[in-house]
Amino acid sequence: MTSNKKVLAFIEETKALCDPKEVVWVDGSESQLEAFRKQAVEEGILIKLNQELLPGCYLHRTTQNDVARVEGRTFICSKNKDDSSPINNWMETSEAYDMLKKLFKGCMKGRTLYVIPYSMGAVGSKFSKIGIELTDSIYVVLNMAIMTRVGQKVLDVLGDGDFVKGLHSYAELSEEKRYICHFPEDNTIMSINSNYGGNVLLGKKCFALRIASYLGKTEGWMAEHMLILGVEYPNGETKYIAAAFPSACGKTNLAMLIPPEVYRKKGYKVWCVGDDIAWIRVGEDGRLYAVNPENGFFGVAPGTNEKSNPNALHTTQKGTIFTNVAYNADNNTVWWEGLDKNPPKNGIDWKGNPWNGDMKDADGKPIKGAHPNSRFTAPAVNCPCLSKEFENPNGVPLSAIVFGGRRAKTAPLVYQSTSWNNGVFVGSSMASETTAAATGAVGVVRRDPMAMRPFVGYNMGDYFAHWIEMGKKIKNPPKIFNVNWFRTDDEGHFIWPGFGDNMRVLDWILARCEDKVDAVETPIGYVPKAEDINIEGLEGITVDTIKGLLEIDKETWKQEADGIESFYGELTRVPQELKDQLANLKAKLNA
Ligand code: OXD
Ligand code: MN
Repeated sequence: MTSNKKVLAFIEETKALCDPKEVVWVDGSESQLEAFRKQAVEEGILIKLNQELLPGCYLHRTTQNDVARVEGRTFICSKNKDDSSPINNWMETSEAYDMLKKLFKGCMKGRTLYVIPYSMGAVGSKFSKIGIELTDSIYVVLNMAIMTRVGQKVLDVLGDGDFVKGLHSYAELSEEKRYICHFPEDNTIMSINSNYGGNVLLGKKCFALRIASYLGKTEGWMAEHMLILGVEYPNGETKYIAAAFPSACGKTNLAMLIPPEVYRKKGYKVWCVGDDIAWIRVGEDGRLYAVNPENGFFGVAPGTNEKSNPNALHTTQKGTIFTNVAYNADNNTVWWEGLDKNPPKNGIDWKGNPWNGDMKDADGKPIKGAHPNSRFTAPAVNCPCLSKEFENPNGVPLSAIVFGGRRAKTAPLVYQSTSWNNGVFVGSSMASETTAAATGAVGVVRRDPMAMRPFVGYNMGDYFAHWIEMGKKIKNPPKIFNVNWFRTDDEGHFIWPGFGDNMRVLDWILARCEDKVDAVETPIGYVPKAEDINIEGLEGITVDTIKGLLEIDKETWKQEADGIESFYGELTRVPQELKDQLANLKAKLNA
């Protein structure tokens, strides 16, 4: 498969450490993947679903203690503590290796060690990066084969080159011994005792964000937790937007948005380039260009339906692995909360227990069939609105960068920053409020700069400085905006309809990028004139509703500025430029 000495040495070291019974190379051929699927079904790891209704689709259930990313057990390992971030976990490099080596010792006895050569980004593109993941999990192999480009073609391109080393074992699936460790200084990831996607598909969060953010800092590009979409105008021109939102703020829905009828009738279309990760570089024309390094979608199933996201639903109808959703034994398909109003009569819940939609727990609360973080791993090519630029190795030029969070009151529907550095300030102070339903306490603000809080592979202050440095290299920078789909009325109901109607806000954003529409200057930036947000065909929303959605309450913003100041106080190395931006905001609010 390869004569790359570093790959061969990595495998030999791993054999010596983990003691697998055999080594199998993943060559990426359909025949080998099909044999893996068959084996996984025989071993009870996958359930083969109804091949007429869901061709190529399978169901997997994780153990109950292993259903989500574990931020508390995710570490950035470096020689110096301050080279990681005070708001992330840190371990000293050699201490971490020592601990991990003890945990990995003999952990693959009797098991197969799979070698997965994978490319993040189109195979052979000069902007793509290669990883080798060694794992004892056939579930990981099959998911990686959807989420990334895998196999011999990747080794052919790698030649004698360098790669990111990833070692994974599900070991004993022990919660106490679960560690997801990153060594950005060594291009290495080690993950043990989990088999949940975000912890073990090492190409995704571990490489494409944590390791890549560090590589980006050292090599002069950016790895961001952003969707990428294109808005096609009736004249056939397409403008691209990258957008960062914390979890549970509708990234996949925005990435696959279907414009409202008034726009569709005129010929507007939205194309999805990516729903989670963007690698961004400065192009020769001095603009920023973004690629999606992934090859599939690892999306949250609950809430995905014909109305909220028909494109995502369609994407999951073939070649998809479902994890922790409910099983419908009557027709051998799957179901999740929010799919439709017809839960299975004869079902099995994500824990493997008999289940139907009417079951209640001891407190009378409905028992869920699918875990709230149940997922689909679906090939990008299935997506009906996949951009034709998806494989373009040079990426797409960005007109706008959008940040957003869930804010019941503070942030207006949309505002534009006044400069690149002001936009970096807006991103650095991004936050989302928890909801009563989730935590019992409304309005608890969690700062999540650029939606990268759990994903920055080095010091957060240095990460902000990198954004500022990048700004100096971009002759024609994208404009930076902030959106908030989640303002509520006094009864706690969302005011803005969201979903496809977010197109109306994107329309204003892109018009601003081309100086086609005016705006009102406020202490926090430029907001639209209410009448410039197109509300044609929107029931129950008037220009006055939009005025309310765009209101900026100075007293609330003074508290916000204090919140940002105390957040900066938790960090180290916050650049002076951002402290100046904060002082400037305060001055404007007090003027
Ligand atoms: C996430 C994800 O947790 O994309 O952000 O899975
Ligand atoms: Mn994500």
